[in-house]
Amino acid sequence: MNNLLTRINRRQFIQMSAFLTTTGLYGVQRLLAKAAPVINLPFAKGSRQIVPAGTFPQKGELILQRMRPPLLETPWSVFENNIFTPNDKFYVRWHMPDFPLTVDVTSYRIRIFGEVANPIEISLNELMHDFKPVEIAAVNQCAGNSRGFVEPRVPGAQWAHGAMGNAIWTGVPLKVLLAKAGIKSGATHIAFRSLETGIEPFPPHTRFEKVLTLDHALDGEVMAAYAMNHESLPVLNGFPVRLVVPGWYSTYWVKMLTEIEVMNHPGTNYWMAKSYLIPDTPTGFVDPDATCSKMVPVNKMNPRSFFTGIKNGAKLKVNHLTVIRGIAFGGNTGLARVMFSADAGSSWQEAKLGFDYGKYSFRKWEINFTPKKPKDYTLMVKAVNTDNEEQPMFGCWNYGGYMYNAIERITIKAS
Ligand SMILES: Nc1nc2c(c(=O)[nH]1)N[C@H]1C(S)=C(S)[C@@H](COP(=O)(O)O)O[C@H]1N2
Ligand SMILES: [Mo]
Repeated sequence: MNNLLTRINRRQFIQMSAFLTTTGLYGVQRLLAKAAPVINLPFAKGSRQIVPAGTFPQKGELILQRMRPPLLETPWSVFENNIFTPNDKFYVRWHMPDFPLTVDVTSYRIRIFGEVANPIEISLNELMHDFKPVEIAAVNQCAGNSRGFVEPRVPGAQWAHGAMGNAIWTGVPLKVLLAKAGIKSGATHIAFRSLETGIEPFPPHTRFEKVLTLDHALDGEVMAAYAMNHESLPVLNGFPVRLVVPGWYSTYWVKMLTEIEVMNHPGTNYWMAKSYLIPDTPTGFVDPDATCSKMVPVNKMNPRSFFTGIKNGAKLKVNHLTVIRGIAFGGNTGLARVMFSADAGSSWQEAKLGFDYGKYSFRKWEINFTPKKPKDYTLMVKAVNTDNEEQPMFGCWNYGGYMYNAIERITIKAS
């Protein structure tokens, strides 16, 4: 912890905002040389440019999904090499193009108001030094991650699996901040708003705003985070402070957090009432032909698992042991187990799990596999969480292409 506080100091923050004033974000198109390498994501119309490091401030090489507002995907190789996603390779998603690239850290405040006894304003310096920091390892995943694999296809960014990242978040629990303001009886919900202002095509003056129930916001895990992997947040990931809602989709992880309003009603803003809605079914999925009348805001994440280091079409040797590896996470709760199948799901074996960084983190898995016959094998991997939820074989569909978590499968050739 001491280490952390010496590495993140106020000077670093000030230097960073100075750097950003000189960087025009949308002037970057010209940097995209025609020769920029292209990657083919494994679905129809999956061709994307890879933007070189430095195209976007503080960002390395990333897959360009959209320029304005920036939607940048983490290349799969990053997950193969890191259990914590490096900040410069962390995916980026904004809804509105006009967000600040410079934040004056001396005047920046988080305001807590509404149904509270004492409305308060907290500076970055106070947040970092007047409260005991807590750390949590947690996956930040867009609800639309993997939308490119959803069939039938739905509109929205066609991401492969890289609209997610795992980081160690450092900050102050909301519970602690709100205790200082004193919540009035009758309060039920908390709205979180950011520095950016809304513009078309969203209803005019629609600021980015997400709402949590009071109980959820006060669970001790939801926090205002000022560091990510022990460094200040990249501006595109919400510098100087973002909300971290462990286990829930990243749409709730409001970046550039500046307003916390305690309310006695759930609110009806665009971002809760119109966007990021899922069918009100036990899984959040429906049959693509079904009509579903009741929709609810997307919420907790479901379990997922992936292969790393081995790709579809890989060639393996008969009677030769290969260690099959990957990463997994439980979603809104810890992983119970990761199951592996070498026969297209007819039988399953339990994989060995790697170090446990906490229930919301990526976790490595591995299993020994020795193909006995010269033929094609369909390998599958499935995560089961401690709520006994497991990934479905197929058929994860809803109107928004949210929460995709079908079992991953690859075919390998043994010879
Ligand atoms: N201020 C602000 N916060 C935001 C958003 C946004 O548009 N504005 N988008 C949300 C959504 S939907 C996602 S997926 C995540 C993306 O986080 P990242 O850009 O740090 O990866 O930010 C969330 N927080
Ligand atoms: Mo998202």
